[in-house]
Formats: sequence, C-alpha cells, structure tokens
Amino acid sequence: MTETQLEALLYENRHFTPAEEFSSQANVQSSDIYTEASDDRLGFWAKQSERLTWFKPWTQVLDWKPPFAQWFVDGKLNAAYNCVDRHLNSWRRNKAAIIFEGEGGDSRVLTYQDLYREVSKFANVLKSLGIKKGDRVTIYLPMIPEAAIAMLACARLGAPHSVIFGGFSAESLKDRILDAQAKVLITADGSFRKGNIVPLKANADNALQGVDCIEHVVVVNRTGHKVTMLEGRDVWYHDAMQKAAMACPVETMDAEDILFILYTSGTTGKPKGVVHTTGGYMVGVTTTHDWVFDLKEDDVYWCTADVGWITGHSYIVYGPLANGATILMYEGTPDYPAKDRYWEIIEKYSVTILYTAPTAIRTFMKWGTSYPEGRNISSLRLLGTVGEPINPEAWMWYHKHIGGERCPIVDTWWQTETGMIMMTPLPGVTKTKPGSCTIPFPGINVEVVDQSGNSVPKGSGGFLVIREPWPAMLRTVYNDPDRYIKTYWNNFEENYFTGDGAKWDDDGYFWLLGRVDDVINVSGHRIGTAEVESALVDYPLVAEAACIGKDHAVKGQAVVCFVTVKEGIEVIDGFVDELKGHVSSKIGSIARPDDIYLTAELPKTRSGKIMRRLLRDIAEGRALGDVSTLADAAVLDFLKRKYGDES
Ligand code: 6R9
Repeated sequence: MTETQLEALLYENRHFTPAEEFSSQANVQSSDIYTEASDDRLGFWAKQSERLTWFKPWTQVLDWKPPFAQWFVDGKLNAAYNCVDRHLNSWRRNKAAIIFEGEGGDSRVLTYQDLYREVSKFANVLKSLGIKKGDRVTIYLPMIPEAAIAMLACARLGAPHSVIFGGFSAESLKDRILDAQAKVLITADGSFRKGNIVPLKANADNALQGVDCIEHVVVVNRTGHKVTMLEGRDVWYHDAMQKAAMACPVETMDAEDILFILYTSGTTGKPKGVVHTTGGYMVGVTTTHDWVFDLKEDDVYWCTADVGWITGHSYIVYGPLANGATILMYEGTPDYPAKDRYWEIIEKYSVTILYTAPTAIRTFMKWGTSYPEGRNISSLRLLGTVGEPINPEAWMWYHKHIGGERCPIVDTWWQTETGMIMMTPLPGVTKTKPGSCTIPFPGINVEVVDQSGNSVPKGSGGFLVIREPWPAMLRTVYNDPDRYIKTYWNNFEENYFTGDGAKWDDDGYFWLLGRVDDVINVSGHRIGTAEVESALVDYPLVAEAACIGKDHAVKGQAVVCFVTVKEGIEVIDGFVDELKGHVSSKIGSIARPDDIYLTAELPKTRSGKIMRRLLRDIAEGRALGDVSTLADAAVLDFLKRKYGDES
C-alpha cells in the first residue's frame, strides 16, 4: 500500500452506527461489556468458559509463564463432544448442522444426529487403523462434509489433526506430513474445480513416496475417477464406514492437550506448525462466533473459507458447531458454473450470515451488480470479512449491493496464531468505519507500538502487538519452541508480535496496513517470500531469486519475482512460464507468481542483503526510495529500464 493510499484510508471519516432495529435484538446490546472485560479480564474469560460442557471443571483461569500460557488449568473436556454430542439431548438433534452444496449443485443435509453418527463411526474407523490419543492425522480433502467429520473424529479420539489445503502440491503435503509425523492420511480421489478434477489421491501418492510414518490412507470417493489403491495401505472411506460400529466413547482431554496443528507461512522457507490446544481455543472461538456474528438459533451461517485455513477451523467447524449453528458448506468457486453462484446459494438456502474475504468482494465489484441483483438475497442480515484489509470502496460496495444497506458489517482481524477473532465490531454496539476493523474484542488487549515497544500516540502508526495472553492463542510451534519464541516474542519482550503494521486513529480505531515481515498476502492467503524463493532456486537453471508482494487490485497482493540465471545459461522462450509452473508444482497454485523478471543481478546492500523495498518500488512503478546502502547502482538502472514502466 502506498503512503497516499494510506493517508486516504486514515482520512476516511464515514461511519455507521448500529441501527436500533438490529441493536435491540442483538446478542450484545451494551458497550459496558468492553469495560467489564477490561476491568476483570480473567473473570470475563472464566465466565465465557461456561459456554462449554466440561467433564471436569478447571481450577485456574490462566497460568502465564511468558511466553508459555496454559488456560483453564486442569479442566477436562472434548471438543467433538461440545460440537456434536451435547446438542443431541434437545430438539437440536434434528436441526441441520451442515448443509452441503457441491460444485455441480448436488446437496446434502446432515442433522446433528447424522453428524454424531458419522463422526462416531469414522472415529471407529480411525481406531481400527491404529489411531489413538496423541497420534497425528493429516487431512487433505476438498470442501465436503467428510472434512468436518474427519476433523471431529480426530478430536473425538484426541488425535491432533493437521489439515492441508487441497490446493497445496504433493511436495508441500509431504513436508507437512513429515513435520507432524502423521500416522494416517485422509484424502479423496479428487476434488471438483470449475468442472475439472484436481487429482488429490495422485498428489497424495506422490507425497508419500519415501515417507515412512504414514501407515494408512483413507480415500473418500468424491469424483469417481480412477485412482490407484495400494493394497494394505489404502482403504476406501465408504467401505470402512460400512463396517464401523456406531458407538465410540469420547476421549477425555486436558484443556491443554493439542486439538490441532495448522501450518502457516513465516519468514523462513519452512512452514510453521502452529499448535492449538483444546480448552482455551474452544472458549475463544465459541464466544467470538456467538457475539461477532450475533448468532441466532434459526440462522443459516455461511463462511466461504476452506477448512484448510484457520478461518475454516474456527468459524466453519469448531465455533459454529459448538454453538449448535446451521452451517453451509460450499465446495466450489464463486464463478462456476456462473458468476452468480454465491447469490444463487444464498437464495437457495436463505442464508442469513455471510462471512467472506475482501478479495472475493473486489472480484464481485469487478463483475458488476447485475449478478447479486438477479437473485433474491434479502435473507441476509449480517456480513463479515476476514483475511486482509478491506478497502473502504469495497466495504461500501458490500454494504450497499450485498447488505442492502441494512446488514451490519463485521471486519474481523485475526491470524492462524491467534486462533480466534481479535479485533472486530460487536454488530449491535460498535460504530463501524469502512476500512477499519474497529477495536479489540472484549477481553483482548491490542496496541500499536514503536520499535522499542512503547505505545504510539493516537493518530500514529507502528507495529501491532498483543499485550496480554488470550484463550485461543497458539501455544507453540510444533516441535520447535525456539522458533515460537524467536518469531513471536523476541521483538517486544512479553508482547506477542503479530507481524502486522497498523495505525490507530483518534477514536482508538485500528487500521491495518499489512505485513511488515516477509509474508505476502495473496487473496487472504499467507505465502512466505522465502518459500517461493526456495522453489525458484530449486530449479536447475536459477542462480538466485527474490520475491516480493506487489499491490494488486483484486488479490490485494500478487507474487512478483526477480530471478538471475546461472552463468553461461541462455534463456529460451517459455522459460518464465516454465518457472511459474515450477513454483505451482512445488508449493501449490496459490503461490504461482504473476510476474517473473529476469535480471543479471539483484540489488543488494553491501552486506549482501537483497533490497526488497527497491524491488517493490520497481515492480509498482514508483520512484526509488533511499538507495544509499546499495552496493551496485547499475543493477537498478537496468531493472528500471527494463521493467520499471510496466505498472
Ligand atoms: C484469519 C486469517 C493473518 C494475516 C494477518 C493480517 C491479515 C487478516 C485481516 C487482516 C486486515 C483484517 N488479516 N484479517 N488484515 N484486516 N480483517 O486470515 O489468518 O491466514 O493467518 O492471516 O492476515 O496481515 O496477520 P492468516
């Protein structure tokens, strides 16, 4: 984002006060909750813990030995029990838990009773394959109900799951399986994507070459195309389910037992396994889901994220199901078979709450208003966004054309690491400003600080930190506590560093400015520059690569790379496309660079650090900033002449 855009954001002075009609029915109606929670933060979270069913009550809210936290010490519970079993002893057992819409229009509805049966049976399947409490299970599935069933079955047995987004490549899958030392992999024959089939099972087979830890692969039959099944290792989901018994006791878990590991990009090439535990995580996501989305018993709640991301974990599966919500799960993309697919689904199921990403909203803006106008979307009563900063124009468009100027918008800021929403309006209480995620959720303490960790005055910018531990915070990086400490706790002592830059305005509202570390946010997905660079350098002809995020009107940021080839290599036509394809196959198509610029040298400081800031200036067609530390200025002249005018 440029300084001018930034300033424009901060001069944004439109604001929206919650409508009386909404406030008077809202789950939270008084702003007193903010002061109550900050006056007694631990008391506030202790009270929220009552939302869950505990097998044994906890004895202490928080045990904080910085930077290691334990929440709800000694408490015992089970996440799957909270999401499924406990809804069965009321009329809710016949309520729709999951409404599934397939890409091709096929649909399925699972009531809570159905979900209970499927989860219990699948937990028995996993047991029969040798899974017991503590074993890791990797899940590589499309957006189908079996993804949620598999996650909950793991939780039922106390086996931490590691869900890998279906768009990741075989190699990314392999790295993550090895890091977690998973015993079982759950996948599907394939997934549908815009009418084509993504060969998940074939990817999985490639990923498993040379991998010893995986003993069994369970394969869901989704697309029906032919796949190879390895005798003794691979089993079909439907075959195993047919034989499985219905009753499966839930494992009693400690509040601090691991619920799941979720890999996310960081500043080095190796993805981090973010560890979330059971008690605090469940309290955090259940509370925020209820209040932020103002959940009512008859809502049809649709979060368009994929379960492969944290948003899918917290706000498709764990939060909503623990709250007994009806969730909609959609397999496909917004433009298949037509550009009104989302609005068609909203009309078909009378969806009341929609939670999506700014990149999707910008895409809808580009397509024009005729698509939402062609469908009846008047059932909507609340809208949410997540994943990246939302431009005020996109916010206004969402408000007008999707929300019919009547739905509150909740812009929710949070991260894989925070587990739960951290900054957001409370829709019945908090005034909103387009482009700002407003203020911290009650019981959360967020601040903008300077390099030394001192709070900056209102109206200024700096680094976004979290001052105090919160229930759903990550507990560590899987098998790498040093990395946990170094990444999050080294910069600002006992404050968690988010990696984001932010400003806060005179009202104390937060305006997120994007990452200040080496992470690129493409359509709300985090991609580490180091991951892309390693993939490029892995290509035999490449000598060196530097990768940056360039502003992009729809995706927020696009991956742009600068590459030097090895001495004496003549590049031929098609080389750049070949390299782009190489990155896709190494990491996954989400990391495919938009542009690759070939250059004889990369601009470096005298100490040899690549000056990414300058590369960004070149890619975005800006005047170059300070170049005094550059070792060889001729490199820049070359790059500017060759690529500088393109943007
Ligand atoms: C939930 C999720 C986290 C990063 C985060 C920030 C960006 C997320 C945002 C937002 C501005 C919002 N981000 N929500 N920026 N406004 N409402 O997206 O987790 O994939 O780990 O990404 O996304 O930069 O640090 P994750």
